[in-house]
Amino acid sequence: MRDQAAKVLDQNWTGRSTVPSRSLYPHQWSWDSAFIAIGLRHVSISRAQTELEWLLQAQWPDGRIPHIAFSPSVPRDAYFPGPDFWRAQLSNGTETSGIVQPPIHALAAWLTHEADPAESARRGFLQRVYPGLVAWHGYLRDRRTIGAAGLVAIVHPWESGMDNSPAWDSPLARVTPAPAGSFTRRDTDHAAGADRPTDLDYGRYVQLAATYRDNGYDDRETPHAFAVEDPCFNALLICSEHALADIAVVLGHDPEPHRRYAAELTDALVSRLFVAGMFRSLDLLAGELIPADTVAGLIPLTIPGLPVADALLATALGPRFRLGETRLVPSYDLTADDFDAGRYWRGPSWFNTAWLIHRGLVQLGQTAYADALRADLLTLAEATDFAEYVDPLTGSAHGARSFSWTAALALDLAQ
Ligand code: 9YW
Repeated sequence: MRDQAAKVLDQNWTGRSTVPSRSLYPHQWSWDSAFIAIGLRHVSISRAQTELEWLLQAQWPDGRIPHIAFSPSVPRDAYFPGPDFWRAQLSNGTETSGIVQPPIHALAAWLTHEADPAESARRGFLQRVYPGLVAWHGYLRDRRTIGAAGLVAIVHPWESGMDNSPAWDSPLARVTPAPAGSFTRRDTDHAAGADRPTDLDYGRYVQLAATYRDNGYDDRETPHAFAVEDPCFNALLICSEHALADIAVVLGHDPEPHRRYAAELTDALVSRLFVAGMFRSLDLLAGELIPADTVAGLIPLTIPGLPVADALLATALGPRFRLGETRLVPSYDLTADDFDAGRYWRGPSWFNTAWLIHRGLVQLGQTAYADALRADLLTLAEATDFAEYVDPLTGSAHGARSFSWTAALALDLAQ
């Protein structure tokens, strides 16, 4: 399995970074690259670190790391929305999207360093990436702290990394969709339509992105019609602030500001988003928690020292997610009427969320649950030819095959 996983990563390597999937996603995606680096560190530390540094060369002057860095060697219309839609070009010529994805990069940078600290130090990696990672979190803190309590907000469903999560249904319902004929989807060229978001939702995604673009991607100017505090996004920011503290120690900088920010965010996350044993998303425009239980609400299990970890684990083990009884961890509440075992983020299990929850279980000392989840992930990765996602009830493969983060995270857990 390790050889096969490494082969997938080789096939998807473009020389400086790794595409998530040759067929479906032919550019560099932000959080994909972080997960990919976590696996690549076992193949080649220099490749793992190059992956992250290549992403950082797509970083904007305001500190944001865009969710896609477009590859100039791919036809401009291979993916929609492509560079002609986003119209965002950096002074170094790189074309990017204008929205972001969950900030797991500092954690990934730290994990690549830990794989071989001497070699990483020889390469001067942490010195080079620390300022960019600090600027990235600075962008989120300064421009995306939209609500009152200090949590950061996403302004487009795609920023969650869980594009069509049922949690976005109610905030999205307020958005007028872009007219159907005004754009051409490309995602359904290579993937089963029944697995993908609906056309109506797609029109809303396009409209939100176009409004942001037409306001120069300025968070103060844009009348954001979607602003949500998401537990997964904030949990990964917290984990990454802890990682920045560790990096600061190695570099001889003061780790305290990072530890303080991580602690403040953790307090806010628990007091604001935690109800009845579960984290939910807060719709800032409606001023209310969104009553959909998704895997995003379990990701805070990865936060070191989370005060409500026991209650959250009980929810993961309960009827909504049945950890240990289903394959990996379903992306949506198994008991919900609209649970859909095949449609993207509305039910299927994903390897990256399982990896994050596995990490949390290990930190909590829940060895039996962690080992079972690890074994399931390794078995499924191999049996599905590294599928993008799987049916949580049967384990059958969906979406792309030879999917990079599936291969990378299997490789990581196979060590
Ligand atoms: C899309 C690349 C990306 C992931 C996201 C996932 C999907 C892109 O693929 O979004 O076209 O829908 O939802 O998390 O980064 O793998």
